[in-house]
Amino acid sequence: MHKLIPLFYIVIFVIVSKIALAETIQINFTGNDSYSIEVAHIDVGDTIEWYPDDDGHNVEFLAGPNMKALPAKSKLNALHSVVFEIPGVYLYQCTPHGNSGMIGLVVVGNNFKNLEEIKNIQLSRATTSVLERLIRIALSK
Ligand SMILES: [Cu+2]
Repeated sequence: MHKLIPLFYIVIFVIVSKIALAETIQINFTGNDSYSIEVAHIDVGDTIEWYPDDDGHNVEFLAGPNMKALPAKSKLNALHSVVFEIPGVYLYQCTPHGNSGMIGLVVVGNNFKNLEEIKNIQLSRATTSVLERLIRIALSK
């Protein structure tokens, strides 16, 4: 039995350090209808907080590895916070400005397993070209 005690402490240490290392990334709505960070690379368990520094924007997820785990679209001009627990690529837009290219990508755990699904989302022509640029940035990290 006592041989398991060091293992127990290692497991606790790993869990505690994972929680302690979880980061919060801040993204702002900007005056030129964009997000201050267009492509965010984060680890599993990290949080993103979107700050309403400019009026008239929100966060609405269009695709992700598990849409059921994602919140409904946020209210305009509201602080929005999401913890990302599932690895993969997430695409979100600003509801009023999505068609003019106000979108963002989040890559969790450097995992691109659902990238093809992201590429196949139907978007306006302008937004599709923004998405292609963001995917190039995401893959070039
Ligand atoms: Cu907007």
